[in-house]
Amino acid sequence: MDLDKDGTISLKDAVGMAERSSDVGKVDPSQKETMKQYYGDIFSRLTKTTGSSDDVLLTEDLFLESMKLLKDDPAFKKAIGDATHNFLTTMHENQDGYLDFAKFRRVFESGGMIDSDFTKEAFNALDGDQDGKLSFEEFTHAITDYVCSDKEGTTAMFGLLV
Ligand SMILES: [Ca+2]
Ligand SMILES: [Ca+2]
Repeated sequence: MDLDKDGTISLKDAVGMAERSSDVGKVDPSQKETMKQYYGDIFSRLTKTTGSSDDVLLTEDLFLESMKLLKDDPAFKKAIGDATHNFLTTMHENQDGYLDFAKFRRVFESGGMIDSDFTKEAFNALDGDQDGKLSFEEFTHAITDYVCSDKEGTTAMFGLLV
């Protein structure tokens, strides 16, 4: 998530993630603004949880701590779910209701992830019924589960989103 690699996660990083996702999906400007709002909203929920303001810088530790504090918060889960849904919508050029591996990989590659074994593993992990397609529901549920769980690797999965 630390887009500018300065060691902290700022609102700028969060909004930058939204912009990058939007650019990959070639969405129109209004959708892009919506994405930025979603990501900004999630970010401020995280910072508020640790008692800080919107323009504070989150370290990775603080980020993790916030995630854990918020994992049972229905509003936070909804915010993640909404953002995920919006993110997926931008990726569905054909509006065909699912994400296949080719599209999935393109999203990752655009984020600089070119390790195809890892990408395939992540895809299989998300593909609950193993039919080779990620539905909205599978993706959203998987992401919400990962983000809101205490399991090791939680942030790794969250990082896959960007
Ligand atoms: Ca940063
Ligand atoms: Ca599936």
